[in-house]
Parts: sequence; C-alpha cells; structure tokens
Amino acid sequence: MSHSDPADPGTGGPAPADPGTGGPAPADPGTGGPAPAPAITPYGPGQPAGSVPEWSQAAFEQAFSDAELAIGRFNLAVFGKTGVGKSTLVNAIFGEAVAATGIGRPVTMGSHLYVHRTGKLGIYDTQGLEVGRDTERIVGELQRFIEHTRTLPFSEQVHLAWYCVRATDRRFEDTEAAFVRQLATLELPVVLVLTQVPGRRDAGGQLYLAPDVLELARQIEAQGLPVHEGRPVLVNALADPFTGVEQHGLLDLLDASFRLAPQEAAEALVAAQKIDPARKAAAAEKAVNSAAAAATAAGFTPIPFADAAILVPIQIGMMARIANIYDIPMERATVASLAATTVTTQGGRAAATGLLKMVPGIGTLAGGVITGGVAGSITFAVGHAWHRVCIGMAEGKYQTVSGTLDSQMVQRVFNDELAATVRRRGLGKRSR
Ligand SMILES: Nc1nc2c(ncn2[C@@H]2O[C@H](COP(=O)(O)OP(=O)(O)OP(=O)(O)O)[C@@H](O)[C@H]2O)c(=O)[nH]1
Ligand SMILES: [Mg+2]
Repeated sequence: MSHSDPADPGTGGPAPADPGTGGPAPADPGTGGPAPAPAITPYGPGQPAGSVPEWSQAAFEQAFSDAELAIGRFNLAVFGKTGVGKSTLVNAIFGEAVAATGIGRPVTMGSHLYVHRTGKLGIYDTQGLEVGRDTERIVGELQRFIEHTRTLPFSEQVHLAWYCVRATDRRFEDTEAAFVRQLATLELPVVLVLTQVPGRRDAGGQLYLAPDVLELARQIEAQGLPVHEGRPVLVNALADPFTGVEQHGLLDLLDASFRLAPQEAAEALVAAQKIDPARKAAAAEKAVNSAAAAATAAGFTPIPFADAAILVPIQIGMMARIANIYDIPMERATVASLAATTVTTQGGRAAATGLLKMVPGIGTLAGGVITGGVAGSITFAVGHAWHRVCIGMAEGKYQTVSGTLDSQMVQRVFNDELAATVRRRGLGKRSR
C-alpha cells in the first residue's frame, strides 16, 4: 500500500489480490487464461519470485517491516509555554514515558523531531525555546523543517500541532495568539488545548468544569483563531486524588487530532495512541477482513490441501499489520506469531498446512480441497485469534516471571479463539 492510497489501509504487507503480475502463479492449473490466483510476494531470503514461502521467522520479520513502512509515522508538533503540561499530555495519550526528559533520538542532528522507540510516533518539541521570547526563532526553524521535509516521504513530515495553554494561568497572551496564527500560515493544522482544566464528576458521571476556565475558553473562541473548530479543547491529563480533580478530555483531544490530521497519517496515529482501543480494534478488523477477502480470491480456484501454503503470505501480512496496529515491537511480535501458530514445534515447516491442522473441522473437508470460502473463513479465524493475542500483549499479558513471552499461554489463547470463531461461523462461509 502506498501512502497515497488511504482508501484501503487494511491490506497488510503484500498485495495479495493483484493477479497477473510477477512470476508464475503456483495455483493456476493451466487454464491458459489470466491466472485467478494472486501473485505471491516472496518472503524470506533466497525465495524466487512466485514461489510459495514458508512460515518462518524471516518471513514474519519481513512482513512486519513491510507493514511498518506502510503504516508510517505520525508526527506531532507540541507548543506552549514551559510547564503547561505538554510532556504530561503526550505521555497520557501515547503511553509510557514517551516525552520524558530524555525524549528519544532526534531524527537529524539539531532537529526538534524526536522519534519514539517503536517508530510510530514523532514529537516535534522545541524544548528550551519560549513562545513570546523566542517566537521568531521557533517559527523560522519550523518553517525550515517543513520546507526541508516537503520533498521527503509523508511519514517524515509534521502532520499536526497542539498549542497548549494552562487553564489555571487564566490568560492567553497576545503573543500566543500571534504564534498560533503563524502556525496556520505554515499550513500546519492546529488544535488549541487548554491543559490542567479542573473538573469533577457528579454521582451520575456528569462532568463539571471550573467556571473561570469556561470563561477563558469563551474569550479565546471570540478571537477567531485558525484552530480546530475555532475553540480550545479542554483537558486534564493527570488525576489528582487529593483535590478530587479527574482526568478528562483526552479522547476529545484525540478525536480532534484525528479529524485534523491528514488521512495518510491516520493509521500511524491509531497505532501510536494508547487510550482508544476501539480505534485499534476497528483497524485490526479491517486488516482481517481484507486478508480474508484476499484469501477467498486465492481460493477461487480450489487449492489442494497440500498447496494451502499459498495462504501464508496473506496471513503473515495480516498478522504483521495487526501487531503494528497494537504497537508491539517486532521481536516480541515475531516470537508470539511463531508460538501462536506452533511453527516452532514443526521445525519451521510450511505453515499453512500446519496451521490448517489446528482448525477444527478441517479434516472433514470433501476431497481434501480448500475452496475460496474455506480459505476466507480460515484466514478470518486466524486473524481474530491473532487479534486477541495482540490485545493481550498490548495489555502486558502473557509474560513469564522473568519478563519473557509465555509461549504456551499465547498458543492456548490463539487456539481457543481460533476454535471459537470456527465454531461460531463454521467453515466455508464467505467472509463478511
Ligand atoms: N494536576 C495536573 N498536573 C499536571 C498536568 N499536566 C502537567 N502537570 C504537572 O505540571 C508540571 C509540568 O508538566 P510538564 O508536562 O513537564 O510540562 P511541559 O509543558 O512539558 O514543560 P516543559 O517541557 O518544561 O516546557 C509537572 O509537575 C506535571 O506533573 C495535569 O493535567 N494535571
Ligand atoms: Mg516537556
């Protein structure tokens, strides 16, 4: 998938539904017409184009890198006076200590863009420079950065800015308004954020915000700034048990960011954020459905059971995509994928047939042949089972006391979910 193809962010890694390109089609039984089977992207070292790859560590890692590249990176610029809570806000939405004091490695020497460990998130942070005092320098450097990255791949560009104002300061200075207007002239979409907004919920869950902050928000809105919906988003990133002030507004800020950020950066933002599991689940479902559709197409010409490895690149691509959506590091995802599909116990043997043996009911298939519907159903079930595993890993589950991955547990969760999905949907139904 290219970044200019936002219409279908679900197809993982290789493009399995692209008939007729590259190499001999392995499942074409010589009809002479255009091959109905998809071209297979080779995975793993030394595999000739068109050959059916094995399910191996190298194959998964390759697929993972492909998915990583396709998803790209979401780059967020964060501005505001010192101490307003920029780093705290970034940490609250993207998890861990993303924006701790040491905030990662700058992409290039002297640049303000810092890339987070797993590569899905870049934070442009002009630490040490102060809006008002250093406005000219900040804008100048940002402008140079934007011009420099304009010719680079999309994932190198800055996609969105948050301008943060601390609500409890009860003021929004003219220099800040001027700065926000300058950001807009650089064609950078801006979300204005009021941070550290005191708020409490009543027994019914209704949120009440401090009246003076609402007044400040109205004053800011009256200035007609070129920001998201013309008004600030009100948040509090840290709960304070002492005063009873609650965390709130983070999802509003994330939603505003999704609405304003370019479509091509959306899946990276889905992957990078840690507070909205529904968005991750939806992206994973999409990957599953499009892989199931590709598998259905691959089985359009029924595949002999033994040739089921033709489904390998489709399923590996799907699994790699989902692991990326859950921002699971490559090494962990690879180990888990091998554990889940029990490939390790089979000495790296071809896969799909091994995987197929795990699917309940598969032994009863007529003629030992897999049709499109069955191929789609299996892929759908594998996708669901792997999705479940990824959710667990993202929640920090399946760890042994020493912190390594509990392979047996991963395998059990995968198998149980696989069986449950097949029981629920049966085999041979078309994927949704
Ligand atoms: N109660 C509460 N405290 C907050 C919140 N956000 C930040 N703080 C506190 O405010 C202080 C400054 O927060 P930072 O996130 O470091 O602020 P910053 O804007 O990154 O500061 P600089 O990097 O120096 O520009 C810290 O002590 C935070 O704990 C919040 O939402 N609620
Ligand atoms: Mg900071």
